Amino acid sequence: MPAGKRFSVACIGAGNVGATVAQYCLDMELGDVVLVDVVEGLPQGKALDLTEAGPVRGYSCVAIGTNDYSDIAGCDVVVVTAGLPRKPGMTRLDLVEKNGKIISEVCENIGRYAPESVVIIVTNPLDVMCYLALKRLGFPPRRVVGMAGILDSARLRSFVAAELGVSMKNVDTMLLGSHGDQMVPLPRYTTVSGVPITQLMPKERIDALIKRTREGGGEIVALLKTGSAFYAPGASVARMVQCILHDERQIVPCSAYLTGQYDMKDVYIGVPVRLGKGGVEEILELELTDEEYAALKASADDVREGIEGLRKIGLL
Ligand code: A3D
Repeated sequence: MPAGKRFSVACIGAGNVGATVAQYCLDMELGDVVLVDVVEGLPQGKALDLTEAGPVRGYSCVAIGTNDYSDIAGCDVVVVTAGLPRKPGMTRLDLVEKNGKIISEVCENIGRYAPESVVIIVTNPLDVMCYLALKRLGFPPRRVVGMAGILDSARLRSFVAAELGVSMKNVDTMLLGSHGDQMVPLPRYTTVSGVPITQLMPKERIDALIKRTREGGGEIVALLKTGSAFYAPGASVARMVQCILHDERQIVPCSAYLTGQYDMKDVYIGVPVRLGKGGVEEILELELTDEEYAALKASADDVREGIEGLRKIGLL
């Protein structure tokens, strides 16, 4: 690292998502970025390439790539994308074990070199890896948060906009629950310029868009054949980094540690949070119908099963 230089954002894992987070953070001039990976040359090459785009894109922030965790010292935000996506034939527990080992090693280094940072987890299975990271880091829960809800809601917003032929900017939504099949979209809270979509389209169409959102990750995997989505995930993480570094206090859906909210505790799940300088500054409790609450509970039970898996393999 250049002497005296202070970086704002670290991305652990310089693969598809990590490099895209770096790209958006630089383009939004959020600060200088450190890319860390175990593969030699990969973070260095991507960081150099990203820095060289600066004069063309008009940003003056720079990136460095490294295989040495001590270079993350002083970063305000650390984004963790290190890990594997689930591959065909892999069980859920296989993924928990493989990525759990990676997250444990990564957290040991974050704890050593960036103990004051806010940590954003991206590695799947998301809510389970957030829980493991919290326990490994020993940070206050507000400083360990997972990215999923912003991505899932962005997908739903884009589908609603296309369906109704309106600008994506006019569509807003909120969703809860774990990342994946068990997410809990809330059509009542999905609006176009303030009007709930329940007044704008028939139930069958809403159900179809929600199903597509739920399966949104899989739709892209099936098209790409290898690897998974990274542009929208990268953009979603950069938005979270912006909220934190600029102390925006926006209300966004994120995976957060519950301590009694929604009558649940000791679990990570997607909920609306106020995201600012300290990380998760508040968890907002929406009024839910019985059906929505039951879906949220089922979602949390699913995450707990993954956490149990971590215990079984001795990672907790
Ligand atoms: P990929 O392009 O394979 O990048 C992962 C990177 O992690 C690779 O460059 C690896 O070398 C690196 N890595 C592995 N082990 C370590 C380690 N111990 N320390 C540092 N780096 C390491 O994958 P990707 O970027 O597409 O996805 C990364 C993760 O994010 C996967 O688990 C995905 O499933 C997950 N993901 C989650 C979402 C959510 O919405 C939650 C979206 C997209 C991807």
